Formats: sequence, C-alpha cells, structure tokens
Amino acid sequence: MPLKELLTKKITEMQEQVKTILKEHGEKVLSQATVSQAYGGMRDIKCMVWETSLLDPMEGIRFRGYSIPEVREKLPKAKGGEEPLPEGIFWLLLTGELPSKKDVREVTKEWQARSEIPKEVWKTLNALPKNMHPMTQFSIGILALQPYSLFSKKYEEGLPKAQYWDPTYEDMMNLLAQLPAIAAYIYRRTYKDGKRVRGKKALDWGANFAHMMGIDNPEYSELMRLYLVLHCDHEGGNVSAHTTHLVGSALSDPYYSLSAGMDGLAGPLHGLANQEVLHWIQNLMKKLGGKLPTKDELSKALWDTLNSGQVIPGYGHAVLRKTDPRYVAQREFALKHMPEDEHFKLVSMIYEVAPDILTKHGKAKNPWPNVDAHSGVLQWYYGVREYDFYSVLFGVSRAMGVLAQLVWDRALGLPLERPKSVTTEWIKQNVVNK
Ligand code: CMX
Repeated sequence: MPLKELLTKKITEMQEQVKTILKEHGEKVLSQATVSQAYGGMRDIKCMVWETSLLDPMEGIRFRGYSIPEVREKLPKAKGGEEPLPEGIFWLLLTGELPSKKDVREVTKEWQARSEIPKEVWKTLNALPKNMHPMTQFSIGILALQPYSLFSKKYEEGLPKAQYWDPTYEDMMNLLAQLPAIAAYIYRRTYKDGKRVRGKKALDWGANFAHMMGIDNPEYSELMRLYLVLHCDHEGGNVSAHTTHLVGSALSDPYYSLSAGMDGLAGPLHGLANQEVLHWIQNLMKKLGGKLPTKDELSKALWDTLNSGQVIPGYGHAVLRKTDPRYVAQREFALKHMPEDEHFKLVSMIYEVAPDILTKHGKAKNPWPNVDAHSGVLQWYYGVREYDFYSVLFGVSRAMGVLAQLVWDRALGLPLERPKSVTTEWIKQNVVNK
C-alpha cells in the first residue's frame, strides 16, 4: 500500500483508539511532579505523548517497539549493503509497520522527485558568512524554505482542523527530500570548493547525501545510512524533539518547528556534544605529541576535565542508565571497518576508564557513554574532519523522527502546549509553609 494511503488508514484507527482512551481513562494519573522536578528540568514527569519511539533507561531506545539490533536486522538494506536504509526507519516511525524493499524504493523515489530546491534558498545560503557555524546555516536554510510551506498556505485558506495532518505530511516529505542537499551544500561552501554537487537519481537517501557532500566511498555510504538511522528519534522529551513539538503546537508550520528544534540540537549538552568529544580527544593526543595515552595518562586527563568543572563529553544522559545502544552499534561498525584506527582505540580506552572515574566522581547519574561519544571518530576516519559539521548530520537524521511525530500531532489534534509554571514565592506559600 502506498505510504500516504497506509498512513491515512493508521490515522483513522489511532483517532478512534485515542478517543476511547480519553473517554474511559482520561482522569487517571500518569505522573506527579515534585518540587525537585520543577527546579530540575522536569525529569521523568510523564506528561506528553510521542508515538514514534520510547526510551527505556536500561535498554535504550525502541522505534515503534523495535530495538536497535532489531531494526538493523529487519529493515531493508541497499544492494550489497549491510546497514539499514534510513528510508526504512522513516517508514517504521511514521506508520508503525516494517516496510518491504519495494516500500523503501518508493520513498527514495518520492524524495528524489521532491528534491529540487528553489533558487532563493541557495541565494539566502550564499549570503551567509562562510565562518558562520554550520548549525546556524542549517537552521537558516530550513527557514529559507518556509515560504514554500503548504501547511501555512492551506491554513491561511481556512483548512479544517481534521485535515491539518495532510499538508503537514506534504511539508515533511518536501523537507526530508531537500534537507540533505541543503546540509551537503553547507558542508561544501564552508569547508570545500563551494561548488554544489548534484544528487544522483540512482542513489538512496543516505548514499546520495554522502555523494552531495563529495564523498563517493561505498563504506562511507554504509556509515551514513547507519548514522541516519541511529540518530533519527529518541522519544519526545529531549530538547530537539520537544522543541519541534512545542513550536508545532502553536500551529507554526513544520519549517518553523524543525528550525527551532535544530537550534536546540545545536547546544553542547545535546547534539553539539559529538563535536566536543572529538575536540577533547584531539586536544589530549596533541598534548601527548600525537601518541595514544596510557591508561594512567587518560585517567589524569579525565580527572583534570572534571576538576576544572567541565563535563566529559559523550558521557551521561538525562534518561539512560546504561551504555547507549546507539554507541554500541557504532562501536560494532568501527570494529568491523576500522579496528586499527588510533582515534577509535582512544574512544575504546575512554569506554574502559571513564565510567569508573565518573562513578567515583559521584555526580553524573549515568556514567556510561551516549551516542555522541562515538559518532565523531567514524566521520573523521572517512575524511569528514570538520567537526563543527557533525551536529548538522545529526539534524538531518533527527528531522525524520520529529517531523513524523509532528504529522501525528496534527492527526491526533494535539492542542497548544501550555504547562503551568509557578514562582519560588508560590512554592514558599503553597508547599513550604503548609
Ligand atoms: N561529566 C561530568 N559531569 C557530569 C556528566 C559528565 N559527562 N554528566 C552529568 N554530570 C553532572 C551534571 O553536570 C550534574 O552536575 P551539577 O549537579 O553540578 O549540575 C550532575 O552530574 C547530575 O547530572 P545528571 O542528572 O546525571 O545529568 P543531566 O540529566 O542533568 O544531564 C547530560 C544529562 C547529557 C546533559 C549530561 O550527562 C552531560 O552534560 N553530559 C555531557 C554532554 C553530552 O554528552 N551530551 C550529549 C547527550 C546526548 C544527546 O542529547 O545528544
């Protein structure tokens, strides 16, 4: 069944289910918020719905019920490839069903057909300083596409609420078709010869993205596919997901919503951590004259970072309490393709040493590595050494999850988000003095 037809069927079923749940169980309690949670970043308060994935603190992410090893095994692969195609994870996130090979081919074709980018968007990008951070350029690139939003146009024409999801879907498909070319051009204009590399119709989404960046290496295409699958979604409370959802709840169109989400991804505690990891590793190797550290030297460097009040990038997580399975998947890729790489060896050493040190340090609730602890060294190995760019790669992938959910937000008619805030004075009067 074609994607949009399948989605329409799923939406009708889910609308019924949600209506019944709300009618019969709407008053039941999911979670209560404590004073610590109000001051503490709202950790663990269950107060929003996110259909595309769910994060278990011990096991890690499941996309529509499938773990990372399962999606790596079950999703269709490129011809001759072993890693799952991002088109497949997108289909799964959006519909909840595993796609066939034919299904993913259709998604590739549809994204190819929608991939032409208006001239004005290139002009906007060309007007930006080349030394502007790639994430800033990326967010502006998304906003430059906003005038072409079908949702905004239809909304202005008076589209009824029940149909909001339809132009949101169209905007999502256009955005996903166009983001790789925007991102690749940012890469080329910031670090290379500034010439755009045209996409190739025969290539899948991930391989074409790599090609447009100027890298035609089948092994890197495999990494790109894996990377785009692993970073696509991490339930709803993380900053990029929640921001996209929150901004979208004002009925801001998918372009505004995604651009805002990307601004959140650009923070060092979120998506920027992948570049910080590489920065940290390189600094250490530079200090040691390009050599790998001994375990003692590594321990000292980690303690120095902690004692100077900085975080160890790539370690810890707001929800996870075990090694991130996205880290494990990238480690498996490295063991297969680049076991002798020096940076990879250092990342592996940090994995042996840092958890114990973070535990002794006694602050981080999770001493284990997250996705960002590994991704940079893989990019570096294949020649993408401009680490300011890594969060843009993360962003292209994350767009799949947050936009798929935005379609569901509209399909389920989720309203404007407006949690209640209180002041410290209110807490004193209503909690402390009671
Ligand atoms: N190194 C040193 N200290 C750390 C730490 C780390 N890797 N992780 C957490 N801590 C500290 C926190 O800074 C906090 O200290 P204060 O009490 O002084 O503020 C304390 O431990 C408790 O924090 P927590 O509850 O364990 O972690 P949070 O939920 O507040 O934050 C995260 C989670 C990811 C921001 C944090 O672990 C961190 O800063 N890690 C390093 C940056 C990073 O890797 N970010 C990427 C996350 C994945 C992603 O979103 O892309």
